[in-house]
Amino acid sequence: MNRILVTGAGGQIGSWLVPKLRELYGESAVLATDIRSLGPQMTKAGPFQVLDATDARAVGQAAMRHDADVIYHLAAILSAVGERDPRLAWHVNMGSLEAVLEVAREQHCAVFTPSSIGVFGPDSPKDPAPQDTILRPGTMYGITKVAGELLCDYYHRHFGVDARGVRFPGLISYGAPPGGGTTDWAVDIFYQAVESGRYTCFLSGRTQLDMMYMPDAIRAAIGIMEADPERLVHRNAFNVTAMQLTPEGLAEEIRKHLPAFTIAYDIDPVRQDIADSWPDRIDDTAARDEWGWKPDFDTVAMTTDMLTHLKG
Ligand code: NAD
Ligand code: AKB
Repeated sequence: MNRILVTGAGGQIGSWLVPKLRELYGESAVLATDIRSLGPQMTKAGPFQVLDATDARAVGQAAMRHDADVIYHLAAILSAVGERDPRLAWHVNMGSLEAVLEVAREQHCAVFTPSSIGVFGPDSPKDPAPQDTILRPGTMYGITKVAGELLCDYYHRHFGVDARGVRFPGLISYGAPPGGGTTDWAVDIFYQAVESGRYTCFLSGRTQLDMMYMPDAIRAAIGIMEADPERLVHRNAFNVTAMQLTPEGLAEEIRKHLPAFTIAYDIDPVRQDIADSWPDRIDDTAARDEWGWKPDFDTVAMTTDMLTHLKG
């Protein structure tokens, strides 16, 4: 049975994941929820409910009414917004995860929770950052992601909750805009390239970070939930990646399609500090070995597809 509840469904990932889940499991099987009301694409194509994911009672009632057996928990505050309001990041990221895990324990649901390359910090090896390594992030976002991975492991070990997750890199997509992260530049650059032919980047040109195109991220989220549990060692913390990008390098790739495109730099010290504390490249061998992870899109294919969709 796949009766699915999605929290934070209106965000960058949810706006892609919910339609895919509805396609796979049936429209009425996927209850989309978010703290804010959403447009008809989300609310007319299947069940939708306004839901604060930090409210454990409300999450429990929604899961019960929907008869959910899987929760994709996407509600969160991302890295840059989290540095502006660290208490909000702690409240939303930890409060909602604890609520969802408790509901999963009581109602026997499986849980997908995305972690992030934000778990790594200045002490982690940079190239590559291994699967198992020192995790002492400097951001509140990273702190909640490390604590979240551990909490999911705890609920699995002590209460048998089938909790799983991946450490997503920066995600690139069209449609819903990114929600206030450090990797947002890799989405903004495409919109600006098409709209105005130039982009001013808030990170320096040579800052390298892991990235992934959204169709691959959706395959990763569903893939880990459908993986054989017997094979999973790193249940809640799989490094996954698809490409490594710098603003300079991506601008060059975009120029192959839009030769007049220019990039300039106006560095935001807060986001630059965060990016500098994250790895240049992560090692996703464990995900490849334990559940067959493999991305479809590299930089060339992703850039072509993004521009094709944005140019209409
Ligand atoms: P997003 O910011 O685009 O969307 C988050 C959604 O959560 C929004 O629609 C927001 O309205 C909702 N929300 C906020 N507070 C809520 C609450 N209390 N209750 C219910 N809903 C609430 O985020 P996203 O990019 O879709 O990310 C989803 C998850 O994936 C997060 O855990 C994030 O840390 C993780 N992740 C994202 C990326 C990325 O590049 N997008 C990378 C790594 C990890
Ligand atoms: C962010 O930049 O905060 C996210 C992430 C990599 O977790 N995109």
